[in-house]
Amino acid sequence: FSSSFSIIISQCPERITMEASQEPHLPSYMKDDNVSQETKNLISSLPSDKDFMGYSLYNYKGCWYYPNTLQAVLDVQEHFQPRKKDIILASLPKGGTTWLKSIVFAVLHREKYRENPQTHPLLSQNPHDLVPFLEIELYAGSQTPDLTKFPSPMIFSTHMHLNTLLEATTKSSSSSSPCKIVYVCRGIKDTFVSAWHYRNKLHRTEMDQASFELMFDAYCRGVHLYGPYWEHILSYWKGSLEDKEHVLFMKYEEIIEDPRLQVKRLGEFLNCPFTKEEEESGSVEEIVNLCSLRNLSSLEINKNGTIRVGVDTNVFFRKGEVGDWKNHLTPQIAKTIDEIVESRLRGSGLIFQ
Ligand code: PAP
Repeated sequence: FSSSFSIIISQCPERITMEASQEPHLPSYMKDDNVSQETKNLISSLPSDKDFMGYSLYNYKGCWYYPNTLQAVLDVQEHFQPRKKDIILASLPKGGTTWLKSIVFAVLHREKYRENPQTHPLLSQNPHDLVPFLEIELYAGSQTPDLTKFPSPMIFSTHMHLNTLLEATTKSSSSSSPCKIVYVCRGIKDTFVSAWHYRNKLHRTEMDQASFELMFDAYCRGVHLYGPYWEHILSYWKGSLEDKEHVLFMKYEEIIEDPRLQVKRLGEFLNCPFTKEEEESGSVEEIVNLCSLRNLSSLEINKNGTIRVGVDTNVFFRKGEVGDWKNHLTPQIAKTIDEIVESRLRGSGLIFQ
């Protein structure tokens, strides 16, 4: 299966010559037009590859980035100064980011909107606009973003590896994180399928089977934005074992299985546990319902809106099912990727397929 892809690439030279700047619907983080000379010099010394559409990716400290994303990551590392009360949500793209953002926002700010739930910001704003990305929004094009407009405690998000994130957050302190970090991830096959649909929506086209296979091959090789998948989840898995107080490791599938339990777990971790009275009055269920895919995706803002970084809100909501990969991957292909992930996670204690 894998070896056939090099043939596809050689038969489709346009795939490897496409310029990010020529694609009108491409979000800025995938482009290469916001890079300093210093970063250009760095990039020229890095291992490079192409994503499945031919856009250049560069490997910096074990992780793949598009040029603009790498620039922003470097700026976060240099300039971001988290406060102790801040919270950082981390994930791979399509790992459960939108859901985690909505739940954490709802858990942390639950007291404020208890009396007037109809004024809850999640009803009128997309979770990505309430919990901004560090490198995709705040530090994309700015070294000193205005952080004062967001309510305290500030919730940030990132797709960076834990090691890269810690380089940013521990500049002036010890080696452990000064603030709480919550990580969410999802099985690679569903993550991949979700990413496939996302890319189709971003490019506003139905891509062909050859593109699907190229993208699948790239996931198997770990060559995708913020990949390899296994390095990413392992960095947070190890971090959560080493520093339980500051790093929480969550799985999308576990939230699907028992959302109430995971919402309460988040409350505990974030030092705002649900009281007995809150539990009895249905506060946990309210958050589960508010943040459900069915509720969020039915809101006008999430049907027809656009988030600040210019992406349509509806691309973040689709099926939200565990095992949707079965509609796209044959059992044999699924076995290929499962074996890769299993071999990479072996010995870590983390079992994830
Ligand atoms: P991002 O990393 O680009 O922000 P992310 O939110 O991680 O994307 O992934 C989107 C997936 O989460 C979609 O999965 P699917 O393609 O398999 O359907 C989307 O449907 C799902 N999702 C978004 N919001 C929710 C939610 N509130 N509850 C459950 N799943 C959700």
